[in-house]
Amino acid sequence: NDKKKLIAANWKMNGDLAANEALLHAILAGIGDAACDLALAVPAPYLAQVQALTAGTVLALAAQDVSQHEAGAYTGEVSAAMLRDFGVRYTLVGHSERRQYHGETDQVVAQKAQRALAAGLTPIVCVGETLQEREAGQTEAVVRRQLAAVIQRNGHCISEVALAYEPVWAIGTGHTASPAQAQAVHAVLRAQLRAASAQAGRIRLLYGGSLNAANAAPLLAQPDIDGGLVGGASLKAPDFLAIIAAAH
Ligand code: G2H
Repeated sequence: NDKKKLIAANWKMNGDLAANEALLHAILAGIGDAACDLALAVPAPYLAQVQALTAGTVLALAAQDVSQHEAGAYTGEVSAAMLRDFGVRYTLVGHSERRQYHGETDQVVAQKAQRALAAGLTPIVCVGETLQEREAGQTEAVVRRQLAAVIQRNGHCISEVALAYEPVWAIGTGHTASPAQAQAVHAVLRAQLRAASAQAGRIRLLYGGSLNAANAAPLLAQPDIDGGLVGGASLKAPDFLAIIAAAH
């Protein structure tokens, strides 16, 4: 497919000032003319640091989460407007670790996507089934339900989102979906988006889950895979650079 791909790093809860600086220097030194769009989802306290170190580069800033509320008495939350203040362009929404460990429901995820869109951020909405759900033959039903909530609330601007399919059984486990398995789910998501929007063809569908230097190329070559969301491998510059090189 001829869409410009998006490779997004998800640092999760890793890093410190010194390690972040070293990683960014190594990435920027090796990146050359990347053929894809690039984003780094960093922990909120480091947004300012990463903003300063990536200003004027090809690396766009992303957050890992955003509040479903606009502002007010929500201790510990970070609003979409605050992210905007730090030059953030994208935010992950509904990562499976948020759904699993922080009880985020499909409705909350849909609200978060709405807040992000209203603030001019591109939400990268994450969907994916657990191993139990896959083995029960529910993969398609689960991802369709997760996406349906987002479409229902954001139908009018659904073409402004990005989506990440991350099978929960592949996250941080070293088990990657095969290119055919990933493409099959991406095709389901694309069809659901097409039914909701005439612009569905331009929505970028990323694959995530143990994406690495060795497996990226065949996954990124699938017709409905428009990029990747990279966790563990994004913390090592050579690995992240190899994934970027595979995205053209
Ligand atoms: C899935 C992915 C990035 P990893 O969570 O979001 O992480 O590549 O470590 O499986």
